[in-house]
Amino acid sequence: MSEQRTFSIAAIPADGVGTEVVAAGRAVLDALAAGSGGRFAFEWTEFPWGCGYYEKTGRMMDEDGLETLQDFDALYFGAVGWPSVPDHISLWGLRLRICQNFDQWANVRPVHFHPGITSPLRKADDTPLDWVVVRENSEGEYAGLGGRNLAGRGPGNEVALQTALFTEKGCERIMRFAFDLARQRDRKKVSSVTKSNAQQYGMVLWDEVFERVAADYPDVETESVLVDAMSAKFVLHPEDLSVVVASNLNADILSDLGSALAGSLGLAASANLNPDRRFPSMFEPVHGSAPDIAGQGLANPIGAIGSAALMLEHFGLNDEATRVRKAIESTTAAGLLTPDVGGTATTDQIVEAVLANL
Ligand code: GGG
Repeated sequence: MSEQRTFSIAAIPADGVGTEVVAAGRAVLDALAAGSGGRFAFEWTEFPWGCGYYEKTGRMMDEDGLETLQDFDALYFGAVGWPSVPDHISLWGLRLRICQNFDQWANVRPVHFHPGITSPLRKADDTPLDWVVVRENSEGEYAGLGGRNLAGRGPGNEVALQTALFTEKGCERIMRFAFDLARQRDRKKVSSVTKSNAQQYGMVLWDEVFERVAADYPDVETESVLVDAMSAKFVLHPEDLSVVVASNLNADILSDLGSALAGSLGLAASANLNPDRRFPSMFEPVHGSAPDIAGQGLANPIGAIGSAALMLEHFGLNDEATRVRKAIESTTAAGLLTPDVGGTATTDQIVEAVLANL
């Protein structure tokens, strides 16, 4: 990259530990920019949206918030959720509102095992493990279709419908994304997660599209695995995984399992991508707002810093992304760990170490 570039980033720390980990990631990105000899810079605008904002205004974000965000180069998000606001209000009012309206249809969630962090899997001691969960991020079980009715019939009579939506286009684009990603990896394999034995409409369509797309990638190994069997496989045969493509809900659950197997949810990075680049993409740690440790300086910033590395890659700054990942590895390998992974280090101490290792 020869020309100078200033990336405009909207920071949305939102709730709980989101504030601490977004500050951590910003410090790393700013340090890289400061050392880039003017090649690139980040121009930050921070938004106060989240549950605190909801308590004051009745809204999780400004009414015209999407219009405000759409011209940024990227969004850097913390975590959403706080006990004072129902979870479905906070999630739909902010994170899902952004993901769905900006058509961030690919949610990339690497499951990465770090040196110096003990995995609950004994196999991780002597087997290289590294896979990516590709989450369909725009439809499936999160389509937001359904409703509640019949409460007027009196107590105990209300009904609710929550409808999953599977479109051929939605399935195809996420599967092609997964296959293209697999082609860039050492192990060229895509595992499709299904539940077509029980869900005979949406998931059967999912399977059919997977077979059709797979035919265009004869160089990529494939398998189709029921979600229950896949959860067992994550624990028993994770060495057999490379790219795992799954529907919105299945991938959400499996990626949390993956990060727990790597040692902690605090380690997991993610990118909500609009691969067509019609809208800004959003980078955020997989973890939530962790009210139990919020404000104590104990949050693990590695998921957020890893998400910053994914943002750098999105901007084509691949060497810088690699530097960030290596700095994280040197930090964990030296035994500097937050309490969620068995250490006593604070968020700030991890950030200082990552900066020193850059
Ligand atoms: N940083 C991710 C985050 O805030 N997650 C909150 C949450 O509850 N997410 C559920 C989901 O997106 O499925």
